[in-house]
Amino acid sequence: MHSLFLRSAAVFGILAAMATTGGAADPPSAKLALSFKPKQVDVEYDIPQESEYAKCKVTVVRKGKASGWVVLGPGGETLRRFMDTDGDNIVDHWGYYLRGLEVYRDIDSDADNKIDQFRWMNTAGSRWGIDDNADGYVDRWKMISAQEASRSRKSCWKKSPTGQRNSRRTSPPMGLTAKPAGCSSSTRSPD
Ligand SMILES: [Ca+2]
Ligand SMILES: [Ca+2]
Repeated sequence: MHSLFLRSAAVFGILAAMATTGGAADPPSAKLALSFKPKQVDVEYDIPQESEYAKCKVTVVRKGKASGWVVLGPGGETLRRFMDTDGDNIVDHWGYYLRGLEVYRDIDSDADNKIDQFRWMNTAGSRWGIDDNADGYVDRWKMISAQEASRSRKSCWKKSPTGQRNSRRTSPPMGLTAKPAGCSSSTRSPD
């Protein structure tokens, strides 16, 4: 997890630096852009094969003070959308797509270079988690549908460690298993 974190931090630095020095006019390579991953593990999104990277395109988008990059897949479908929404030349929204629809977004809402919001949308449901201390875990929900809240209670929803794709199958490190009040079991049934 540590090396993963360092790696993504390094990539983030590259993207931030590119944004600072070259602006959105110099998009990253598709390979670099596609190396970004959602901060939460339970996200289903389109991931092209490495052999398809050459057919993916990264294009510059601008809308008002917002600017950024859209990664298009081999068929022209949107795969990622990374945006600087507040015009400080640093990416603060990272959108991940499934079949052309944005299904998940990491957000740095206060421009401190730390992701503090996680949002599931469209076919991925309707959840918007807030991470108050930017440790990679949802601390509270800004929005969650009644259905998902009910499911979360039933499954004794656990916070998801940052950057660990298979964390559900492994024992989380100490201190990473905080549970919502009312959960009595320490284990979670598989999905
Ligand atoms: Ca920004
Ligand atoms: Ca932040």
